[in-house]
Amino acid sequence: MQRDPLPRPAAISLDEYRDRRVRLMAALPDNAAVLIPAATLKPRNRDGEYPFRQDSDFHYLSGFPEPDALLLLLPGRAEGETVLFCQPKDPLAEAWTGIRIGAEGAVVRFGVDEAHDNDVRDELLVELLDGRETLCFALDDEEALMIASDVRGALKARVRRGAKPPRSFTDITSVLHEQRLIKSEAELELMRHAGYISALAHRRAMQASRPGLCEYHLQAEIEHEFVWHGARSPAYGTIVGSGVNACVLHYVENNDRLDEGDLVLIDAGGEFDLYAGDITRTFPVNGRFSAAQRQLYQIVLNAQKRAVAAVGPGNTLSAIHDGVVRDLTQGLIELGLLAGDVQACIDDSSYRRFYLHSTSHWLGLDTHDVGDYKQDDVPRPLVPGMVVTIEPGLYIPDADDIPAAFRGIGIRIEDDVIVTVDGGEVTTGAVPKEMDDIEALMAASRSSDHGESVIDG
Ligand SMILES: [Mn+2]
Repeated sequence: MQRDPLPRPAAISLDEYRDRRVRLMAALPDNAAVLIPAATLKPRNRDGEYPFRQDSDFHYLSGFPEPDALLLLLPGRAEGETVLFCQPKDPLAEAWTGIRIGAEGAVVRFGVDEAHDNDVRDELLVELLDGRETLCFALDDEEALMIASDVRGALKARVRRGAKPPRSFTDITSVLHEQRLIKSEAELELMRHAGYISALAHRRAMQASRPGLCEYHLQAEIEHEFVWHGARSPAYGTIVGSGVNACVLHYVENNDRLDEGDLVLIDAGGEFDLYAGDITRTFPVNGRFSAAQRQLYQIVLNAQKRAVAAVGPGNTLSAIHDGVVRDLTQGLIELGLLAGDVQACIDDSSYRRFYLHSTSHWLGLDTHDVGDYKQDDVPRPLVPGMVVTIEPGLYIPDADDIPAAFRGIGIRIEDDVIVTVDGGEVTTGAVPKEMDDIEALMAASRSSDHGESVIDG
């Protein structure tokens, strides 16, 4: 199959990275400094390491892609407010692990005001932070805490020589994460692309599905498509759960056989330029929904579509979730899976036997992205530039008191939605969710391949 790469959206500009730092500095207390460490490589086994993934906060403020760097923001410093420490150029090390950007490259290519090798970091930090009253960093970041404590200790030891150690450490995350919660137009373009690539991957998995394959065959289809489109990693562990495995919310084994007559639930999203896609689709292994599957699926789909339509400025994720719970509970009563009145089933939590997770989360550089869900203990209103998921589901236990046709069915439908000025924009609509559309896509792939799936092609 020959095809051309998709056009790439623009990368985040240096100006935008600079603006982000300026905005963060404007929100700091007087005479403060910010320390944000990069991620470091984590050992996987013996001398192997996990694929490197940059720290989201560090990336957001610098775009610098290497491990073991440190970003320092020094508001008001005449010689430059942004200082970066990074791995030194080292021809021997670079021959093994790749070219390093180096301090000079960091200034030229990433627009920081000043950059230095890590070798001189500790000594220079003491000079640069002398007299800063407040050091701001993520208080639960052990490395940042260690760096800040070491600097404070070194400055305390020099008090008699006139040094002024910091008086307090302040958590940067609330301010920084509030900033990350509202996406810029350039970020939204990357997220639309991540959503589109993720949708293509789900289409591919639908087209490849057939009884007798294993769950990991569909995982392979999904992740092939991510990487082919430049989403070099899944944004989170790909979930392919067929049959009753779909009822395990974070199922990761992906090694069961896809059986005739079962549904398969795939929750998978690609990460493009560090921005996450996050899609769930549930479809029949053999391409045709059974009557009982249709009944349950329609309940989840109706709830999901109403929730997507409810996304918009002023509404809250909490209110959207309440609507989903109401719709799902109503449907469960109509099918005889719950008895009694809707409000009573909500009040006594009996619906939670079938739906126990929440409907939405923020989406961005992290799959469960940062930002508070409540302000002053009250669910916060959505505003343009937020990105949310909408992902209701029903998970019917394989239990004796459940009608046999419904036992062990798990269904979740998840789309990503940008909050716009007058509603929501779905970024993941390129993969069908209507049952007839799913069946048509799966049937088309079968006829065009003369009965063979993509896997055999
Ligand atoms: Mn999700």
